[in-house]
Amino acid sequence: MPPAAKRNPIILCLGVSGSGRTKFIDSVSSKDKAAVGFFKKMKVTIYQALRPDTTAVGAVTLTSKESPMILLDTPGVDLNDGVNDVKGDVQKWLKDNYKQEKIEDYVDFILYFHRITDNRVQAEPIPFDWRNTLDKFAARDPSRLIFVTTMCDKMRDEAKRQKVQDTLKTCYFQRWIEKGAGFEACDGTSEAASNVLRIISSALTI
Ligand SMILES: Nc1nc2c(ncn2[C@@H]2O[C@H](COP(=O)(O)OP(=O)(O)OP(=O)(O)O)[C@@H](O)[C@H]2O)c(=O)[nH]1
Ligand SMILES: [Mg+2]
Repeated sequence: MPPAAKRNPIILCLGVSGSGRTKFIDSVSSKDKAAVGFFKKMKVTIYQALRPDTTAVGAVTLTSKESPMILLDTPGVDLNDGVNDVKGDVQKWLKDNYKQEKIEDYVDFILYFHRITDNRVQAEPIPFDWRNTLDKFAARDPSRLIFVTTMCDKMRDEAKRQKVQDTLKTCYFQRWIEKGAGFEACDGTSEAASNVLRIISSALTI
């Protein structure tokens, strides 16, 4: 991975369609929903506009002296259907902007979004080619892969929420969690999203 100081760190947001990637980015970057804490002071630059029902890579840069970062929105990892090639889209974005296309080598953090309300998870909730990318990415530094459960506000029963989170950690995302990948909960608020970005920011400034 090239030194992040030479360019803004890139945070790649992945997950199946509707898992909350765009809302997460929007909640810390849109003017009408001011983010909290030091993210409030950040200058927001939209590279490629974010769109609901995301079908193209979108990019937002949060700029401040301490914690610049680019949040990369993507189409759902489940969208590969012969017409859409999500990984190819991300690689093309990296190539167009940085002349690099190896996701696992060039991206600084990966946030993998999952709705906590998705209880009937398939045996392998992450498509094979992306699992491969996550494996290679985590092999370098597992703490730079963070699973983000969204819609936690929709599961108010704390015991149930805990149970689902435990299942996600010990079954579906286990191979990365046991190596040291992160696990965070979000509820659609800018506070929760900012907390995740704060973890990233402090890891990047160490
Ligand atoms: N209540 C609640 N709603 C959420 C949360 N996260 C996302 N949503 C809503 O869920 C829907 C899907 O969220 P998006 O952010 O568009 O999901 P996405 O992963 O970008 O989905 P696509 O781009 O369509 O693949 C939207 O209506 C969001 O407002 C959350 O944590 N809580
Ligand atoms: Mg989206």
